[in-house]
Amino acid sequence: VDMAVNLGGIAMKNPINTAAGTFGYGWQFEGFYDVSQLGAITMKGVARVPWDGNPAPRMCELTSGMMNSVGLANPGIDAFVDHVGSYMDELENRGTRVIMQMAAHSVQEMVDVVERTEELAPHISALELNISCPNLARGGTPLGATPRQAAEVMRAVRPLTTLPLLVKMAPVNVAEIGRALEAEGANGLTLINSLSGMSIDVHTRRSRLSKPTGGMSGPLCHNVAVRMVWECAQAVRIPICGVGGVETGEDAAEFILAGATAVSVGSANLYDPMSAPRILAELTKWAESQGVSDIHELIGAFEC
Ligand code: RRO
Repeated sequence: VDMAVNLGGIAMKNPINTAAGTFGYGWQFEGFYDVSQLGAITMKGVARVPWDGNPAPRMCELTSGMMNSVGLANPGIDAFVDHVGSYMDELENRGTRVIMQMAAHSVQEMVDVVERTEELAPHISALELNISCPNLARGGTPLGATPRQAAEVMRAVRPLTTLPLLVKMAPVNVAEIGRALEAEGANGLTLINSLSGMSIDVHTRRSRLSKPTGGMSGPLCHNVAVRMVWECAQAVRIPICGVGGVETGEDAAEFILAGATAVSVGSANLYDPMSAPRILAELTKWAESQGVSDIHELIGAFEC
């Protein structure tokens, strides 16, 4: 089966990507397996300036998943360029596409960080704008919480780069927000970000995280994510990367049948660092079992 796909201008040798924030900057996984097996990697989000993130504890386990309030700890884009630039080149040369996630509290911060990617552009394949972090929310709403806000971010950033722009979306109003982003020139959509939740230790009466709320991920959000991808895929023509609780090749296959062109492995990277290549092998086996010669025959091919 020909597994190659094109995610909005990102030519991937197979549909498997990694979700930002769960895969470091990629090189951390090279000790476990050859990362160039994967179609793409999405690096942990970077902002214009370094952030420490939230105090510990900022991750905890839940039934069927986990919760984080990392608060986008990151070294800032200047340090990032110095330290990760050569690995990006190396991975691109090995045929794996490098997607860099950009994070910000405001439209202006997003503009500032994307402007700094000009010198990185030859070394990477795309940018992913994170407008959906549940933990960076000011006043409780992420940067791209409404179609109008999402469009505003895309309108400001689109003229700044010729790289393909993906947008990481929250599991809210995905049809309308997806259409707004497409209209402003987004090349692809990544969904979903984590689900905002909270968890209280009733014995100590304390939040399990240093913040009252966090983003829930892992198997508990898989079927929400599949449904959101399906809904969004009906509404837009640009390709979608499905993310949410993928632990097996069959979980990835569900996203493809619901209309995703690519699939990211997220929390599973934290449970077992070998997850992504195993999921790729299982997905390939499933595609072979379907009697098709090209994975495109399976994208959106579910029936009611
Ligand atoms: O760093 C985080 O707290 C974080 C981010 Br930016 C995000 O987009 N999603 C998430 O679950 N955590």
